[in-house]
Amino acid sequence: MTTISIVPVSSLRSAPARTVTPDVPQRWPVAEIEALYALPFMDLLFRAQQVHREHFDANEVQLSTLLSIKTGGCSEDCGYCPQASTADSGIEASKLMPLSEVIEAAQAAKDQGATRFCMGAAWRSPKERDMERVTDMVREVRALGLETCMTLGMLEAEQAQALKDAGLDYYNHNLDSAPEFYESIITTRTYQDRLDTLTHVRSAGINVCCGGIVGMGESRTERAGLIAQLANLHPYPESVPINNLVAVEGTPLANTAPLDPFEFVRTIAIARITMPLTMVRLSAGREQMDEALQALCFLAGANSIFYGDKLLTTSNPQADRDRQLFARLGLKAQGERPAASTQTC
Ligand code: SAM
Ligand code: DTB
Ligand code: SF4
Repeated sequence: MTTISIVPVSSLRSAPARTVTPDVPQRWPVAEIEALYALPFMDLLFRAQQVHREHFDANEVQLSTLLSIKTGGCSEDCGYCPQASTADSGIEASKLMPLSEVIEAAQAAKDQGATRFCMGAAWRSPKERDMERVTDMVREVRALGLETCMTLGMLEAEQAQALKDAGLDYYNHNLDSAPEFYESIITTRTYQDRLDTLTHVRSAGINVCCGGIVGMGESRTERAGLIAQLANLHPYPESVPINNLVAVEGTPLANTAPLDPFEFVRTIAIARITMPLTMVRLSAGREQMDEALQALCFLAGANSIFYGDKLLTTSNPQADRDRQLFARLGLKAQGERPAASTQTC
């Protein structure tokens, strides 16, 4: 089986990103990504649009709906997460949702126009007794004609294979930040643990959905370090969610100063440039953004959003508001006919 290992920042110019592919040259040294961050904003966005238009319809955005199938009470200590049992966020732990409720939510998401359905569980990793239930969810949601994604924590090789056999299209497991910053945010699992799960997902033949969070107090070099880790995976992930920290009361990161919004847009643009074929997902934090900022994110190459009024536990823009935004921008949802722009002057 292939394995992936962490690439120290200092060795990015000379060492391969992964131990399995020593013959694959490093695509993106951190210094080159930092150079992208340092570009004038307009030049960076122009480059990102050029790359985006080479591979995608720049007026099309995929709608993905999230469902928390098991909420709260998580044994991990991720500093950003309201679902960690160490957080004092007031979120009550729930049991795994019954299949019928998952199907109902997926059907409702489809009726609202979503083409992708992502199911998330607040677990360190799924227990053996959960596997039959989550694989049933994959089968049933897929049978509705939706693209499926799950995020259940760390996976063993056999668990990844079981999800693949059930028809899972994508598995989401984020690297979250650069290795050197990661350790100040999470102590209960290592960066290498995360890479090992990605290896199992990749080896099972499931598309990899892997991204991170910005705005946690990391430096620009550390943001560049996260993008380098992602872009130097071989192959790079098919899907890259970029989350802007939602600073939730009761979590250790509750009082983190917000990131400069343009820095967030830059991060989207750089994800697009360094991973031209990936779905770049404008993920958590959209509720806190105004429409103009979201439009800049689409211009920078984001081509997927979470759609529906809730992410896992925090709020997301109302579907109606998103429909209005798409109409104002002349954006079409993937799988729908183009919407005419409502701009009149
Ligand atoms: N428990 C599983 C795990 O951690 O792999 C799956 C669910 S977890 C909530 C999925 C991702 O959501 C995390 O890796 C993190 O990137 C993102 N996330 C969680 N809380 C967030 C927050 N407050 N702001 C932004 N992103 C967040
Ligand atoms: C990802 O990177 N972002 C989504 C999805 N993968 C599962 C989750 C965002 C969660 C935001 C905090 C919450 O709502 O609990
Ligand atoms: Fe648990 Fe996932 Fe939240 Fe970490 S991010 S505390 S693993 S639910």
